[in-house]
Amino acid sequence: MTTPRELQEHFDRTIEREQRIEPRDWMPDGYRKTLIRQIAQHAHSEIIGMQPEGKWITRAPSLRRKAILLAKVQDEAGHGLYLYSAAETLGADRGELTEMLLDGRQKYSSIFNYPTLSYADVGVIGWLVDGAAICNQVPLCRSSYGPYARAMIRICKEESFHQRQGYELLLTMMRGTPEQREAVQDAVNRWWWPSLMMFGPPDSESRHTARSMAWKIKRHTNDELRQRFVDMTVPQAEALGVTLPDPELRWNPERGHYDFGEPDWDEFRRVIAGDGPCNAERIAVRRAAHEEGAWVREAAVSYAAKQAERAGRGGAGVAA
Ligand code: BYC
Repeated sequence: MTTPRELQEHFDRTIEREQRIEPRDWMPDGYRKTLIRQIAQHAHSEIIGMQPEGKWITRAPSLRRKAILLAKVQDEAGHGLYLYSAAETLGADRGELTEMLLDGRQKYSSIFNYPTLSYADVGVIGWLVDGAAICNQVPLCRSSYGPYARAMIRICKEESFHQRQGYELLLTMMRGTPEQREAVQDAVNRWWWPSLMMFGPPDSESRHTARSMAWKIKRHTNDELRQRFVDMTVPQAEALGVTLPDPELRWNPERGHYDFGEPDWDEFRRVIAGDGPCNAERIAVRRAAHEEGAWVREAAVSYAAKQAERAGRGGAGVAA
């Protein structure tokens, strides 16, 4: 008989040796809860994140742009599904997670509470939002929980395509008319600060980071990843010919990093508390989709019951 202490020691050793925790392994309650919170929030972000770009599918300027955008939004649905499946391996129920999203008990990324005002926003979401997502998610491929880490590998490959398509769209617009260049700059001005907020609150206010780093769920702090994103993005902005809207942004040779200004953390707190420009709309659309999809879930359950009944009778039979 294994004692609770031995179970804990085995868990600690697995983490220490950089091995993976798998669904059937014993894990502390806090570890399980933290993972469910983070993975569910991540899954919700992918699904809600389909909305801001999805609304541009019918207005894409060419068949090629429409095909690219459709593929990207479909990928996001896929990411949401892998992540809900990863949460289910921890004992979470997907229906309950959706309820928790709809009634505000679980969050989704702050970034998706901002509106997409022009087609340039589609490019800027690809470049900055997916760029930030990659910075944050590549280290999660080494997360200590096996199903989450493995889901992240595929997700990151697809995010790289998303980021490239955004950058390529912006390069095309920057080679276009003065109005197109203005639209790109306007979109960059609106999305820059919210993109920095995607990494979460400053380390000094991040209640989960220390614990999640000790468990190797997170591999870097919020501020470390934010800095990495800024360092990666500034040269890309220069190559593109856009200005990032931060007068404090400059290279610091002593630190070997770019210095940058402080995001408006009051705005961040308001947005994650439900009071951003699009929170109500995002949840209303998600709720309507959930209600309209009820018949699909009911049909799937009754089909599964029929299959089980038929298997129980031991024959393939002809469907009624
Ligand atoms: N937005 O202690 P902290 C995508 C919450 S989708 C909202 O630092 P943690 C894409 C946090 O939950 C990519 N809430 O937390 C899709 C906590 O609240 P509670 C989404 C935020 O977990 C479609 C509190 O603030 N990516 O790429 O250690 C189209 C304190 O924070 C945010 C992920 O989900 C935020 N930005 O660190 C295009 C990545 N930040 O629950 C693109 C996975 C913090 O205690 N998640 N909060 O009430 C993570 O890496 C971490 O959860 C975070 C936060 C870095 C985000």
